[in-house]
Amino acid sequence: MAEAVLSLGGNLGDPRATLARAIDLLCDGEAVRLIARSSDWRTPPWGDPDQPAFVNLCLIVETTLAPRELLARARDVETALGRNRSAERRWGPRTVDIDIVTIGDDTSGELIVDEPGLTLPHPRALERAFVLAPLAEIAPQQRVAGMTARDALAHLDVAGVERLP
Ligand code: A4P
Ligand code: MG
Repeated sequence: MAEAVLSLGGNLGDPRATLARAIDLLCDGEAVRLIARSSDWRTPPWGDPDQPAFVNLCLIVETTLAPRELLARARDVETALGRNRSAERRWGPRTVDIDIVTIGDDTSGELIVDEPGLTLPHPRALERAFVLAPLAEIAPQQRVAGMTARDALAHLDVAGVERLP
């Protein structure tokens, strides 16, 4: 059994409703069990400023799936919710994006993966307040690439990053 940190975000349609649906589809209570869910956060667009604000959240899940199976399941959920990758630009608008931030277990710590199509921990997580603010809300001591979420967030610009009621 491994514990995974997932980052979800979207900025097209009704992102809060889409993200809630994504959590339901992802976490079946068996292969993927929800341990913690952050609030929804409103975040300024990162990487490509020419688009609407995002809604982001983080999940901690317990899973029996291998990392690639978890990624495939995340891709299936994105597709089920209408994401069409071929119509997108990098870092541009999307209905829902699900990234695996890190996977770990008690004995061996964070899993390191560097393969085509899967890098863990997520290589850009430490640059992204939209990942770390929701994560620090639910698990400030959670390690991502060796840093705690709280410490990593302290290095970032959090202007405009707001927890939604
Ligand atoms: N991939 C490799 N490692 C991973 C991983 N750990 N988790 C591969 C998820 N996917 C991983 O994914 C493209 C491919 O990355 C996947 O098929 C998978 O095989 P992607 O999500 O389309 O893009 P990306 O290359 O993962 O890019 P990146 O840097 O994650 O950026 P995104 O996800 O495209 O960024 N601003 C705010 N405020 N909030 C956001 O949520 N999102 C984006 C989209 C841009 N700006 C944003 C936000
Ligand atoms: Mg991504």
